[in-house]
This record gives sequence, structure tokens and C-alpha cells, in this order.
Amino acid sequence: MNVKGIGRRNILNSLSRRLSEDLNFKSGKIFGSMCTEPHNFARSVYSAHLEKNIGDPGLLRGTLSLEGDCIRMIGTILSHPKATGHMVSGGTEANVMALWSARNESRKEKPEVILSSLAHHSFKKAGDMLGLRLVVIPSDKHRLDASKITNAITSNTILMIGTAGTTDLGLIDPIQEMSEISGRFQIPIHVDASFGGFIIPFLKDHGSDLPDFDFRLKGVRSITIDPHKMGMAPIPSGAVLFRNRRALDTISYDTVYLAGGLKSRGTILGTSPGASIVSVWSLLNLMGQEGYQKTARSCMRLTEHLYQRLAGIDGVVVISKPEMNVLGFRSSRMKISDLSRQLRNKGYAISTFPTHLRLVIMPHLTRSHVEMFIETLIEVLGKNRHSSRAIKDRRSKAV
Ligand code: 0PR
Repeated sequence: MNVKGIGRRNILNSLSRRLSEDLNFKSGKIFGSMCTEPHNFARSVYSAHLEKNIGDPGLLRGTLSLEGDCIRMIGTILSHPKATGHMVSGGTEANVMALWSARNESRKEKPEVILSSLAHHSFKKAGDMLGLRLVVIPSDKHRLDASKITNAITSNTILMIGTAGTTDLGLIDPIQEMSEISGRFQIPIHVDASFGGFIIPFLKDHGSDLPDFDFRLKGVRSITIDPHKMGMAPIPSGAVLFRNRRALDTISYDTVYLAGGLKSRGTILGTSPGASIVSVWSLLNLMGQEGYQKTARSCMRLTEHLYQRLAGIDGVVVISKPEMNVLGFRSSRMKISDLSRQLRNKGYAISTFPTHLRLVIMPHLTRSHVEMFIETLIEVLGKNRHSSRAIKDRRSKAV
């Protein structure tokens, strides 16, 4: 650190040089992120409230009441306006809280949780931190196989996890079937709708026949849903909702000394941005259900367009028909790692899974970005075809 400050102009110049290495959403080359350009209005509201620390909630009784409104509005999206919960830092904190609460409420000595091999890696963190045994059901068909759940249940099972919008392909686990199993065995469900929560309900509003996944299903105890993904809120912004107040009480701690005179909220983080609550509240009110329906439809239209374009390219295999704005594909001619590397060399940021490359068609992407991507993909695959042919030719000459 310098002894003396170096002056704003120097700092800003330095920042613009250093940050030019960052990728940005406007480039149209980030096809692998579940986050997006935050809505401008939410961004400006957020920056006006940077000083607020909701870790001392009694100081921010106004912000606290906005948090209550957010939970009610999000609860309405998830078919339970009376749900309780908190605005948190994102899907990881929300998932850990849901498992923490289930563990404390169960009071079992050796608690076990059933989940799919495709569940988000935050559950591994939660299992490790909370001393939970994770009973993993291999999901080779891209979603949880509900027929394998019953066999995995033991007297120690405290919870099943279902995902609505899987990380790798944006698919929905059979949560309806899980809910029936839940009724039979009295084992509650946590739904990770971190990604899907802000798109599935709005696609359903428009007649899509996606299955139910939320509090409408009796077995669902808690839901994770992230405004900083399809909700278009600034980072960090997640939410965890519980069907009953009691679930939240099991993870609440009394802190009697806080300056505002109220105890802490029962989230994992202490000091945390009240700005995120204020901006989500503003954004939910600005967008309304219609705003999110419009965004959901436009992302889905673009996803369907991309799906058709990919399906029309010789040598491209689309993994499954998209249910929401996530698409997986691979090449029948190139190794996944080679294709990923070559697209990355062309500036594209795409997630690479063992079985496919994942594209997430977020609101920052447009039709021309999609066309630009398709052109690049055709070029990469074309070059590879020549080089693989050349290798084959050389080999056959050598023979
Ligand atoms: N649950 C699911 C189903 C998720 O997909 C994710 C994150 C989480 C929970 C955890 O959420 P937080 O990251 O908010 O804690 N899924 C994204 C992913 O793995 C996270 C992400 C977002 C990664 C943007 C990269 C990126 O650029 O793809």
C-alpha cells in the first residue's frame, strides 16, 4: 500500500486498464452465466443505500419491513404468500440455511439427506459444514430418478432435495412424485429453485405445461430462489422461504447487544447489505408479474431459436429439449474439452460439464449475439472437420 494516496485520476486510469481484462455481459459472449446485467433501476436504488447493514436489523426498521414485503411477494410467486424467510446473499447461503434448519428441527443423531448427483455443489458444502450424510442418487438421465428414492430412505433421513432448474441443463426434478413420497414417509422436501424460481412460474402463467415445484406441493418445506439470477437484481441477492415459521426459529440466535435493539435475523451472514433488500423490493414492484412474464417469454423465445439453430448444424448434438432458458450441446466430432477450449479462444465464456457444454440464455443476450455465436461455432467445427480429415488422410497414406 502506498504511504500517500495516488489521486483519483490515477486510480481511475489504473482501474480502467486493469478491469479491461474482465468480461462483461454487453460483449454478448457470456453464454455460461446464470447471472446477468442487473436492471438499471435496481442498480441505481442499490447504490443509494450502500451504508445499510441489515445485520443490525433494529437500526433499519424500514428496510426490515421491505424484507417482509419481498418475502410476501416472492411467496406469492411460489404459491404461498404467508411463507416466512429471509433475503440472503444467494443460493449457497439459502441452501445451507434450509439444511441447517431441517437438521435442527429433526434432532436426529446421524442425519441423512437424499439428493441427486446433479444437485448444486453448495449441498456438498452444507453437508460438510453441518455433519450431514449425503445419500446421492446417480442421475444419468439428467434429472433425479424418483423411483430410486424409496430405497434410499432410512430411519435417519431428514430431508429430500429437488431442483427446479438444474445447474447443468435447467431441468426440473420430479418434485410432484417426491411430494407423494414425502406424504408416505413423512420426509420433507427442500426445493432448490435458485435459478428456476424466477422463470418457471412466469412461463407457466403463459400456458407452458411445466410441472408444479413450489409450496403448492404439500411435501415442500423450504425453497431457495435467487433474485440475482433470473430476477435481474444486483449481486448479492438470494432468498430462502419456509412453509412454517417454526423452521426459521430453529436457526435463530439471540443477540442482545445490537445497537438497534432487535436480535439478529437468523441468516448465516452477520453484516450484510440492506441495499440488496431495498433494490429487490424496488425491482419487484417495478417489474410486477407482467414484467417478469415478458422477460421469461423473451428469454425462452431466444432459447428456442438457438435450439433450432444448433439442431440444424451438422455434427452438433443437443442434449435435451430445453424446458427453460438453459441448453446443453456437444459435438459428435470433437471432444468436449477441445470444443470448449476453442470457443474460449474466440472469447466465449461457456460452462463445461463432463457430458456437454451449457448455454444459459439470460436477458443480456440478443438474437444477434446468438447468430454471432452460431457463426463462431460453425467455424470452429468446420476447421476441426478439416483437421480431423487431414489426420485421417495422413494416417491412411501411412498405411
Ligand atoms: N443452486 C443452483 C441450482 C445453482 O445453479 C446455483 C448457482 C446455486 C444453487 C448457488 O447459487 P449462488 O451462486 O448464488 O450461491 N449456479 C450458478 C452456476 O453454478 C452460479 C454461477 C453464476 C456460476 C454465474 C457462474 C456464473 O458466471 O452456474
